[in-house]
Amino acid sequence: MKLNKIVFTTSVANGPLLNQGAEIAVVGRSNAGKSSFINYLADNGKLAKTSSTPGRTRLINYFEVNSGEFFLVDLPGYGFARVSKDEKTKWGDIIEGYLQNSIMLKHLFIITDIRIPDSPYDIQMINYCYHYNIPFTIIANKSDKVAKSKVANAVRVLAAGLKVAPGNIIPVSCLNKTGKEAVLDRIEQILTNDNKFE
Ligand SMILES: Nc1nc2c(ncn2[C@@H]2O[C@H](COP(=O)(O)OP(=O)(O)OP(=O)(O)O)[C@@H](O)[C@H]2O)c(=O)[nH]1
Ligand SMILES: [Mg+2]
Repeated sequence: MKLNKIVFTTSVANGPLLNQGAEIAVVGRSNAGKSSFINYLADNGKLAKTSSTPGRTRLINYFEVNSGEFFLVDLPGYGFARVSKDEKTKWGDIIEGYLQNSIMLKHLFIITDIRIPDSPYDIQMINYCYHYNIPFTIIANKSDKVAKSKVANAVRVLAAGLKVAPGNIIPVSCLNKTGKEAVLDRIEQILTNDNKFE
């Protein structure tokens, strides 16, 4: 799988969804690196807005890959403490509205921090996926924060904490640009096994 061209298409809050092709969406705790992950895949640091201040992405952002082969969807983060209750409800509504209504969603990449194996927010997201039969892969981001020799163990700890199979976790560092090949292989599987999930 090669991602030759990734371009921003449109942003949506709670209007009609894009529905122009297969979608792989990116969710995760605020600041986990969802937007950085899309930029890493695109080899373009400026495509999706990133920030050290959590809560940067406030809309559903669609990115078209390989002239319509599929769409990457960047969603707002969950679990950010320092926003008002109203904001939290609004973002939660945007995420859930997307997950409930996107008829094109094929797979979710749940971006986590490899160092945080027991986030109740991530566990809630995973339970949501099980409940609604949404296939997902955990992207254990920020693996640069763990010594190279400890990454495999950190993945096992994360798998135990989140109660998922270690094989369903891909360690990545958007900063050091590692892990992309495994992600591209997964994307290829997702797109070719399309009917399996329907
Ligand atoms: N060390 C390290 N930092 C990273 C990595 N990926 C992202 N970051 C940093 O984490 C912060 C958050 O990144 P974003 O990509 O904006 O995170 P997000 O999940 O899109 O955040 P929201 O849109 O606010 O929910 C930024 O300061 C990034 O530079 C990584 O692999 N390693
Ligand atoms: Mg973001």
